Amino acid sequence: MKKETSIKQAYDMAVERYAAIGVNVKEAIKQLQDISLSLHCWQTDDVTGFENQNGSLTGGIQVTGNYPGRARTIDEVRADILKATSLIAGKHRLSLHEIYGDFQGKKVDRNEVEPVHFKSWMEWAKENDMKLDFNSTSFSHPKSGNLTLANPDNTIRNFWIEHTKRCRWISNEMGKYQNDPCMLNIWIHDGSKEVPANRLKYRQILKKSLDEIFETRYENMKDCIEAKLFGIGLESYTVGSYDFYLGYGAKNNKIVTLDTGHFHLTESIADKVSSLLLFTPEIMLHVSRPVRWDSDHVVILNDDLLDLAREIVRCKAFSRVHIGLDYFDATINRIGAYVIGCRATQKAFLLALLEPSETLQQYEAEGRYFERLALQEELKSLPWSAVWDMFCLQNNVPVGEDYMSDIEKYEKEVTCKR
Ligand code: RNT
Ligand code: ZN
Repeated sequence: MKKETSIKQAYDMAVERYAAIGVNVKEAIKQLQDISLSLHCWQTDDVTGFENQNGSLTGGIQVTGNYPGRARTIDEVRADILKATSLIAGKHRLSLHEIYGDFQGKKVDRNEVEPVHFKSWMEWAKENDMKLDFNSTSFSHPKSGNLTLANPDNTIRNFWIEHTKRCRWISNEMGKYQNDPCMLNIWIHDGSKEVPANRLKYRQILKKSLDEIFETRYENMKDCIEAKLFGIGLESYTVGSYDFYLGYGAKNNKIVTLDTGHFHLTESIADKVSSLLLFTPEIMLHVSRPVRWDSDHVVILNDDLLDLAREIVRCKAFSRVHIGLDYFDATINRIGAYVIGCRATQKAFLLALLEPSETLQQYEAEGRYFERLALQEELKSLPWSAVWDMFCLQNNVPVGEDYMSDIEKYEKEVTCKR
């Protein structure tokens, strides 16, 4: 039997099976089609960027591995992203860090960066029907140290304030150009290896810096603030902790970024969604995979991701949740890493969309807890993969494991020659 025919047959049977529990598969596919992920450009080149190709990655984050084929230039980054998106169904966004500016070989310090350095990115994105998101970059710089926006030394603090203000400006220009708000994520690593004698002091400084940064109102960008638990070499104290940013976000109407690697391992990130939706305007996600710590492993379809997707679907919160990815793996083919993570994220949302949530909620309202548990359990073995295959087929991207050979071919023909 032709592969296409068997995919269609399996799909038809799945449609019927899901209909029996009141799930409209076509509707689920339609909704999945509309979900845009925001791909993190930094998986292409191990968070190097174009400011300093030989500099080391600082800020308490680390990429392990030296798999051949890292993108070294703006053209290589772009080519790799297009290769990855050609293997992922749907329309997606691209999240850039400030260090990925098109600096044309000139030294542009972080406090000098301007929208013009992202003009070619904006044009490229438009040509490729992609929207951009943006990130300020406060790591991997001589003025980074352990404190940036929370630094008591005003020369350093003001340098980073200027950088972040400029990033908001760039972000706003991107949003204007693409006629769709650009999400600006602010993550700083500020913290210390040992317990500080004064925790409050640095948080007060960070609060003051953020107040100053956010003074200008923009129409075409949205501010997101990303919390963290700890970093490498910054194990005992993080100025921008979750409590700090949750408080700041709730009070100042800012979006809190939930990086799924930035919490204690037994903490449920899914459980945070409904609370944030009540007290902050929207949610930005950095979908990642911690293994023992914030290790930024390639995202896979695991229970944590499924819980998160289900929670977003149950809250009907697609219009308020932005799904960015954030991981960096240099031990395997980097484009392959992208594709695995993006497809896993889409699978999680598909599974969530195939849930008969109204029935489950009805059972709950009626106190029928056996039925609620039984149905949730049965859902695990329903033929969702037939729906996934159909989704890929309809989108003209490889079905199942077929994308592996595409990645291998690109490796042989392109990345291996770098
Ligand atoms: C670090 C944060 C942050 C970075 C990127 C590169 O722990 O998750 O989002 O990964 O900005
Ligand atoms: Zn992150």
